[in-house]
Amino acid sequence: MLFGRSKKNPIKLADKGVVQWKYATCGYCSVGCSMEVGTNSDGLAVTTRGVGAADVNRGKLCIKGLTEAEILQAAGRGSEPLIRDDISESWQSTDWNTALDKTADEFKRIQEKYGRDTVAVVSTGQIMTEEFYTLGKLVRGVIGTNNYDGNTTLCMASAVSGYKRSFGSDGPPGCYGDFERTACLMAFGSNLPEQHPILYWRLKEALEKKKFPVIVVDPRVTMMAQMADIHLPITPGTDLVLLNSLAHVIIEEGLHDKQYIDGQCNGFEALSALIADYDPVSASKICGIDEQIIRKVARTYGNAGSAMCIWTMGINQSTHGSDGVCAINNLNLITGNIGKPGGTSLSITGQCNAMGTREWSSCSGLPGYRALENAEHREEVGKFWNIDPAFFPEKRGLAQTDIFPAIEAGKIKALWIVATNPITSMPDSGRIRKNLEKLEFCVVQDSYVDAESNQYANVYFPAGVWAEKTGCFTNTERRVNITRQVQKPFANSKPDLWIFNQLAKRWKQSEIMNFPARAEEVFDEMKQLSKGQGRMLDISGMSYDKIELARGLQWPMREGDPKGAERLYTDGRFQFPDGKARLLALAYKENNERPDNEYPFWLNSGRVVEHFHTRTKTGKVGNCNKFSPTPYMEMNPDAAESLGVEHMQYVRLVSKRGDAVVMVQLTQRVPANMVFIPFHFYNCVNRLSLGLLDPYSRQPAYKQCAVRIEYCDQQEAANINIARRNF
Ligand SMILES: Nc1nc2c(c(=O)[nH]1)N[C@H]1C(S)=C(S)[C@@H](COP(=O)(O)OP(=O)(O)OC[C@H]3O[C@@H](n4cnc5c(=O)[nH]c(N)nc54)[C@H](O)[C@@H]3O)O[C@H]1N2
Ligand SMILES: Nc1nc2c(c(=O)[nH]1)N[C@H]1C(S)=C(S)[C@@H](COP(=O)(O)OP(=O)(O)OC[C@H]3O[C@@H](n4cnc5c(=O)[nH]c(N)nc54)[C@H](O)[C@@H]3O)O[C@H]1N2
Ligand code: SF4
Ligand SMILES: [Mo]
Repeated sequence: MLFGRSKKNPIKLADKGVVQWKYATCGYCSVGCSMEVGTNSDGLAVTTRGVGAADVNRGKLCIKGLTEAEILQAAGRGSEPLIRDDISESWQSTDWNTALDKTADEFKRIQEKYGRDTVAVVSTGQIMTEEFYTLGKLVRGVIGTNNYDGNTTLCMASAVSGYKRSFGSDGPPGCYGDFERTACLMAFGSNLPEQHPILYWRLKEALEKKKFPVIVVDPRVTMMAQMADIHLPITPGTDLVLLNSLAHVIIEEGLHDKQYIDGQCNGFEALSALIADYDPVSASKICGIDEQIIRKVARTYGNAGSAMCIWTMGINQSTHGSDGVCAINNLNLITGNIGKPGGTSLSITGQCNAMGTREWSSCSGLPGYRALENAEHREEVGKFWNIDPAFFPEKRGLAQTDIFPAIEAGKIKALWIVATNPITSMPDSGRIRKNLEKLEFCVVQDSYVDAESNQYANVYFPAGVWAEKTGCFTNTERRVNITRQVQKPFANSKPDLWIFNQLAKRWKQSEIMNFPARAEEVFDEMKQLSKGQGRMLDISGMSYDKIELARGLQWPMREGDPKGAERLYTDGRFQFPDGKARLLALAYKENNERPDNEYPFWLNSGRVVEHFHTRTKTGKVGNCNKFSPTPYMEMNPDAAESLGVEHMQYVRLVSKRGDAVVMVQLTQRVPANMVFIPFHFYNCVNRLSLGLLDPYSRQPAYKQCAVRIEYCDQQEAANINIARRNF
């Protein structure tokens, strides 16, 4: 008799007819997995596989990486440039010259009529670094508008701002290898198993080699929380209070590293004075974590020897996002846990090239972590690009979240949207729609013509995507990795680099500048600009071939260095003029919208493993989409029972901004006073969200607002859903 597996048919992998494998880096999340893309005899990408020798993923890929070849030929790709005078009209296909001329003419007309800064540019974390650098050169050096930012303001701005305030510079100081060296890991609002699956696997592997405590701070019982030794289900938006209290206990009990504080930090007295108010009893009343647990966690962290924090959107997307990051840095500075193996403040980044845009796009400054506010930097870059440094503004313009209200106020008349989909991803989308309707001219540059923001465009540029182009992404641990062009861009779409270069040609100014056509030439230019005494962001020791051979190289890697640096600040010198880090005294202010009688539930939002952002890609990949094709919300069964709501029923959620229809999924993952909605769906959670802004980073507090739940007609709800899918 046959038992178990032997009775089943063996798993057969379909032969996809691969004739060649080419090297690439995954284009979804910031883990930065190395992969190979297989092409068939027609030269089309048909499959992907992980690269065994790559340190990041060691042969593994998650569901998104494994199915990534399908996004290239997916439905909804843009095949031709499109044009229309008014957004009420239907699209006309056009050729590239007409679309580019129209865009340049409109930008020039609007700038002449209303002023240089009335044209705004909003970009992304998903194009290649060479493309970012070129876009920056075009916007800062040629078009000359200061209202230029990216979707990283929705994502990483608080981490950037916090790193700058604590250490004097952006740049995550740690690396994935720290998982194997740490003696305690604390994760804030970061759900690795779903959002960074291969990094989660690295963590699990490290835990198998050497057990260490894992502490997870998240109001939901996420998959990450389920594997933790201690889960702290924090009251939304109060991480700063918990962090101040942890520092309170550590100092009170003498667990801090006095020598490190004396030698490497400023501000200890002010910090000590402030956190005196954050004893665990007082703190527990605000953050909802029991006094004894706060003490236990503080002792575990303080006694670990080497301990590390990771965090993602649970911290960054808050009205205290930047302060929360600084408080994490405080904790690690007072325990001497920066720049040493297993001791770090590691912001887990989001998009595949969220780091590349921070480093090279000139969004909030000038390339290579240079600042517009610094006259020397303006001089240096002006000379390098062959433009008058006086052409640069002397301080940064509006952040993405301020650009949209500025349209409403009439200060911005034209918008260029590059690889981001604000109508679905920005908070309070009803308001965003009104903003976009006020534009005189809008151009959308996206690989998918069905990206919803295209509804508001007068010109559409169809762009190549991921492995249709060559270039680099930088991952969470500062590792620069390369994607080689695997196949030609879809139909008549063009690489973003080509589009930027062609547009640049429409301004006379570009004639005396250099806009190289090949990505590798652009990379060489960036290398030149990265060189310099004491520059942290130095990539001059890298080349495309070296990057591919090493399966990614970390910066800083100076000319002549055999490899990149695993960690920053190993010598205890920070990027402030006196070389010391800053301990910051950060008082908590309660300033969020909170549940009340009329809107009794916290609305939390985030992600699921099978979808990426606004689903322009994963929504079309069968193996991703089938897991959650319908907008849904997690709701606690006790809360549902008291309202008479059932599993799989549709309900209408209402906030002070708007309403949204979703299907109910009953789960103990959320507490009784909270609902959670994955933000991937069009016309859904961001119709409700408020998105108050962090004062330093201008990042929206997507994860905290209040809603109520109403009954809705089930048939009507089903129809809304169908309409949503057929957009
Ligand atoms: N599958 C998949 N992976 C992705 C992405 C994707 O769309 N899909 N996107 C990528 C991008 S751009 C990003 S930025 C990352 C995001 O990665 P994560 O930040 O890990 O993902 P989120 O689900 O947005 O939020 C994480 C958690 O924050 C918690 N949270 C909410 N409020 C608070 C709070 O006040 N305090 C704390 N401590 N936690 C809170 C939520 O409950 C949620 O579980 O994922 C990246 N990876
Ligand atoms: N409620 C709520 N809202 C959120 C969040 C949340 O947690 N909750 N998270 C926020 C965060 S962290 C982020 S990062 C944002 C993401 O928000 P968005 O940036 O708006 O989301 P995407 O769907 O990734 O949009 C990227 C667009 O670029 C296109 N694209 C992809 N690759 C290329 C390319 O190579 N070239 C060109 N030209 N186009 C390309 C895609 O088709 C897509 O339309 O959402 C934010 N919104
Ligand atoms: S973990 Fe991130 S980088 Fe790795 S395969 Fe999955 S989506 Fe791609
Ligand atoms: Mo993000």
